[in-house]
Amino acid sequence: MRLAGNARFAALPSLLANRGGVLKPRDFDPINIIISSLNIYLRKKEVGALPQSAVNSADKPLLAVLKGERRDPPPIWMMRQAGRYLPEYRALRADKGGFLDLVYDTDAAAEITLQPLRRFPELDGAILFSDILIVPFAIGQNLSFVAGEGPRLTPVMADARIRDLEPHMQRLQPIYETVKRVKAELSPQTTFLGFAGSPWTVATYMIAGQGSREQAEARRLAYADPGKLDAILDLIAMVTVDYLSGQIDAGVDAVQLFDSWSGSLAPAQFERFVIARTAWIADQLRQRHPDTPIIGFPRGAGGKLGAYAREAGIDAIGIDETADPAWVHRELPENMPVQGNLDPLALIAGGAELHRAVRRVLDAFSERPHIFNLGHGIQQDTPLAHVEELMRQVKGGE
Ligand code: 1CP
Repeated sequence: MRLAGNARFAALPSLLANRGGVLKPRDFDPINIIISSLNIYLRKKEVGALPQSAVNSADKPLLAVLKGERRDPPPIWMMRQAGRYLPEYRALRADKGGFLDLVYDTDAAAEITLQPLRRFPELDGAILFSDILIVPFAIGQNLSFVAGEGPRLTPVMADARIRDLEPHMQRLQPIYETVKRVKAELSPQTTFLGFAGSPWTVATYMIAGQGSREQAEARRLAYADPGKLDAILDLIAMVTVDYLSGQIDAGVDAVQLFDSWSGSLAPAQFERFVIARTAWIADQLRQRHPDTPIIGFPRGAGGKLGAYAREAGIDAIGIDETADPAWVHRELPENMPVQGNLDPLALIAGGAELHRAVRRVLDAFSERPHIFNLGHGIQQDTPLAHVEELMRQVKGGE
C-alpha cells in the first residue's frame, strides 16, 4: 500500500476548493492536445527521426521514475554532486571567499549547481546549491562556516528560549532567485531537485550549535525534555514546508528531505521525531503541490527503513550504502521508487571493485523504479575519472 497515493486523494478536495470547486474546462481542452502533437510532428520533420526520449522535450527520466515509471538505463545523479571534488568548484570557492557568500551569491550558486552537469552530461538531475542549515539561519540562529571545521550556529537551541528567536524569513528569498536562474538554463530533460534537511537532522545542528559526535546533545534532549525537542522540531517543520514550497514555486521538479542523522535514534524515538515529522511535512507539501514528488533519505535507518517507507508519506526513498540492495528490494513496498546506493568509497576505489559494486546495485533494483545514486555524498578526494567510469557503466550498460 502506498500512503503517498492516499494522501494525494486526501488533497483533492482542497485542490478543487482552490479552483472554486470546479475543474476548469481548459484542463481538457482538445486544442492544447492538438498543438502539442503538432509541435512534436514539426520537430520530427526538422531533425529527422529522434530517439523516443528526445521526441518529447518535456520527458524527464528522473522525474518519470519518481512518479513510478521504470527506465532502463536508470536515471542518475549523485548526492553532493556540486562541491569540493570538482576543481571548478574549488576555484570559484577560493575566488568568492566563504561558503555562505557562495550560497547567497545567486550567480555563483547557479553556476555551481550547473557545474557537475557540464562535466558529466549523463547526469539526469541537478540539485540546488545551498545547505540544510539555511533553515536555522532563517529561524534566527547566526550561521557561519569555520574553515576546516564546519558550521557554527548560535545561540545554541538547547539553552535558548524558542520565543526569543527572531525569524528572518527573507534569508530564504535569494535561494528562490537561484532556483529561477538555474531553471532558465537547464535542459528540459534534466530534473531539478530542491532540498531541505529533515527536522531531526537540522535539530541536531541547532541544538549542538555544530556537527556533533553521535548527535549526543539532541539525543540527550530527546530523553531529558522531549516536549522541548517536539517544539523545536515543529518550528523547523513549519519553516521547511514554506521553504520547500518556495523552491517548488520557483521551479524545482521534486524535493529531497535529507535525514542524514536519522540512524542515531532508538526505534520509538524514530517514529516520533523522524517518521511523524516527515509525514506531516509530506502532507502539508502535497496539499500545496500535489504533483511534486518527495524523496525521503533516512540515512542509517537500517531495520526501520520499511516503516519509514510505509508511514512517512514520501513518494521515493533514498537508501544508504549500508543497506543490502537485495534486502531493500524485498523489504520495501512494491513499486516504490528507490534511489541509491553505491558506496561512495567504492567510487574512490575505482576499477574492478567499483564495477562489481555498480553491477550489484543495478541488478538488485532492475525490477522496480530505480534512480542510481550514491549511498551518501560524493567525497572530496573522489577521482573524476572514476565518476566518468561510473557514468559509462550505468548509461552504457557495461
Ligand atoms: O566548500 C565548503 O567548504 C563547503 C562544503 C559544503 C557544501 C559543498 C557544505 C558545508 N555544504 C555544501 C552544500 C550542500 N550541503 C548541498 C548542495 C548540493 C550539492 O553539494 O550537491 C547539500 C544537498 C547539502 C546538504 C547537507 N549539509 C547535509 C545533508 C547531506 C549529507 O551530506 O549528509 C548536511 C548534514 C549538511 C551540513 C553541512 N554543510 C557543510 C558541512 C561541512 C556540513 C556537515 C557538518 C558536520 O556534520 O560536521
